[in-house]
Amino acid sequence: MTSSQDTIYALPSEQISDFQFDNRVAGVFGDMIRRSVPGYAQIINTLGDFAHRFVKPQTKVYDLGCSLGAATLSVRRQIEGRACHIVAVDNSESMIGRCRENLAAYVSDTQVDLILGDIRNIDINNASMVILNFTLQFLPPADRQALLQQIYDGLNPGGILVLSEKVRFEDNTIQDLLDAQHLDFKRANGYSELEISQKRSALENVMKPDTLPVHEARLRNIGFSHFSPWFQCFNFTSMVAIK
Ligand code: GEK
Repeated sequence: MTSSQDTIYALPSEQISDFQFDNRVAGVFGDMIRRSVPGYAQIINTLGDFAHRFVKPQTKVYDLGCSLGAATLSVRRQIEGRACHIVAVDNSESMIGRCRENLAAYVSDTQVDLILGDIRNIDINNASMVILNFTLQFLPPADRQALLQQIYDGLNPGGILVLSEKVRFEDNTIQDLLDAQHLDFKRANGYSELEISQKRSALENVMKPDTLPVHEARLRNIGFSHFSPWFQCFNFTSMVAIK
């Protein structure tokens, strides 16, 4: 997947508007997420490995907030010949358009239903795997429980939810430490102080991270039998929950 370099916040701007997954962001998204999210490539690869283990023949995989289709592509490579469907959903038209091109670039016998729509309105059924790879954090906090309940209800017994998120910490010392490490990661990937602070302002109203204990309690209350973070780098984590 090719992507232009992300320079969206490189120049000073008088007013920073709320972050949106518009055409400008979709055009540089591959570069943006690799340089901003520590462990992104490993998480994408591991989603494929989880799919290999968990996805049963003639079931469905849901990739909710699929962006350019990186998770769908990783999963699709691992489940060939199982007569499965992947349902990939995003509410950004620019993302879906580019995602369609990315998927078409590879031959596969697994059907992908690409849906332009809100993940809160998707019927989930016969699922052996559901992926929320850095998407739940963009839903209003009040809507998160209902979506996770829909996911639980639509998963088959033994099915897996992989939930990757930026998290925050109640302990201020840990919060400051891991946040500082993340900023260093972005600097090391070539983002300037201006880019970092302007992006931070743009995300302030749009992305509201939960703590790990909040994620765990919510998933257990819904009824997931097994839960664990399987990856963490600084304030980014990926969790598994099994029905
Ligand atoms: C990846 N999973 O590369 N309905 C549908 N889509 C939504 C909604 C919603 N309510 N809210 C946000 N999105 C991807 C990366 S990015 C993460 C996911 C990030 C979509 C939004 O349009 C965007 O494409 C995606 O969720 C979040 O593995 O930018 O940090």
